[in-house]
Amino acid sequence: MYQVYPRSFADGDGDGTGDLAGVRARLPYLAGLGIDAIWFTPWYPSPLADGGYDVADYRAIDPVFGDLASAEELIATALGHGIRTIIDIVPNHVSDQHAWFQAAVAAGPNSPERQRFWFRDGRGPDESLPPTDWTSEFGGGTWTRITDADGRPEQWYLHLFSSAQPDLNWAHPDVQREHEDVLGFWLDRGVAGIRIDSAALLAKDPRLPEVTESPEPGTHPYIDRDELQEIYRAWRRVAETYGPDRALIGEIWLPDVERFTRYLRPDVLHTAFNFDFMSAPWDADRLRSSITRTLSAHDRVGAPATWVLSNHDVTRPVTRYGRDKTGFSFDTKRFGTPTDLALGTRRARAAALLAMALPGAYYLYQGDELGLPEAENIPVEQLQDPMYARSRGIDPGRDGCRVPLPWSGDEPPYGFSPEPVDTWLPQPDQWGALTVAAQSTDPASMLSLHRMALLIRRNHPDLGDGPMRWLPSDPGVIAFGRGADFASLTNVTDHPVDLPAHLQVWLASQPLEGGQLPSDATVWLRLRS
Ligand code: TEU
Repeated sequence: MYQVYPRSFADGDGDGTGDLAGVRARLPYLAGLGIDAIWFTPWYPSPLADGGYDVADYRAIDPVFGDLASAEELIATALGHGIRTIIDIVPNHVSDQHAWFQAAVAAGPNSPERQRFWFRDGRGPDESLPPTDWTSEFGGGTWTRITDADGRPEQWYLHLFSSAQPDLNWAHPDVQREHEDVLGFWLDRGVAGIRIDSAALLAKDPRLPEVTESPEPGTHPYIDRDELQEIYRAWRRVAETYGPDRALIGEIWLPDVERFTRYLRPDVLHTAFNFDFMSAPWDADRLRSSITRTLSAHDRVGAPATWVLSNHDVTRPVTRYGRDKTGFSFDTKRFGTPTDLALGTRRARAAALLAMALPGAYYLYQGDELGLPEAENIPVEQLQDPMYARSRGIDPGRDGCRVPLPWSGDEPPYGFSPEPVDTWLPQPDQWGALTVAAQSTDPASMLSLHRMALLIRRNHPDLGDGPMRWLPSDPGVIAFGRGADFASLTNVTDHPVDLPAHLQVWLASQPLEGGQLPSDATVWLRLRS
């Protein structure tokens, strides 16, 4: 599954921002890469307070990308290339420019329009304190106070993310009906799947209690509440009226794998992003235990596992894996963190082959097949992500992984736009060797590695879904078999390890050295029985 961030994939009309015409023109590239589906991050009209996750209209396409007709055409053309389309639905919140929120603000306290959101009076003298002390996902508080038509302070509304993203009240029947209708709208247009944004946050405890230290599972005021299961059962019923080929994919960040897999029971969601593996440091025991935990939990509910190394919210793997020799945290971003990109690239290559050999679906974020590093020198005045503003200049935010892709040539815009324009985020000056064109002719490139791996994965009957078994190995080597003849070995030690003699190599992330697997490398082997 290939994640397209439409603003940064390819620009068809030359305005420096990616669009659907750009994607359409690059479908042969994606088909040649060997993917099965594209997941588009939000393409709806949006004031872009949070990169499109602030949706003003769920049934239209932002004019910067195209229009509804061009989206329908893209879905159909992609299918002609054997590529299915997954769209992103953002049900937790809407944009403050969405018609419902505008109507709610205008209608005043106690109006039916306000019941669709979380409007509350403030606490304390003059109601000048927010209803709770919850902390927003982007830092700061979760409540913003509106003013009435005369400019006097009025009620507060809840937003778990930025103040431009008011949270919907999922206990309200209009909210449920509207989203089921939006699902149908896109399923009618031939999409094969829906990625559900912030899927574990929709339901709230109406008493709005404060968040306590380590709440019992299911008792947090807004994370992973039991009411969600019924909401998604209703979504599942909608999806199933379209047959067995439409998938609901939850974006669910929960540290507890057992709680996570409750969403994957046969009548709830089909699948969800597994962030446990992405969060594991580069350590054989930690990676192995994440794999075991993930697979056994998924087996218990009969859902396919997913493997994710990155997305538009986290530091690019090449940079992340090059940052800390013992481990890393994907969410600790700081300007000027020392990075060993050569080491990070080796590990990112090894991690990609490891993940692609595991049972289940592999999610590839655009540009990771090129081994793009995080773009770390974006001038601060050009940073767009609200995370940057909220961090008071400490954290560069998520723009560094959202920079327009380099396609060809030696200088910006590297073929991203048809003419030499400034792209919406600036591209680094050193990306000439990372373009699709440059990597296509180099058999040792990251792109060639991905093409080969996806080709093997597509053609080998024992890859993708199906069982795996651990193979005996050095503790620093992650070794497992698939079917009768396939094995994957990842060397997570700092020294080369011996490989069994007389094996046939399918693919290796680094050249093998005299029958040895180098440090930070993965090899796919054909076992002889
Ligand atoms: O992300 C949900 C989410 O939980 C993120 O805040 C995540 O914790 C953070 O980005 C990690 O760095 C989704 C989208 O993927 C993200 O882009 C949006 O900003 C967010 O929802 C709000 O819609």
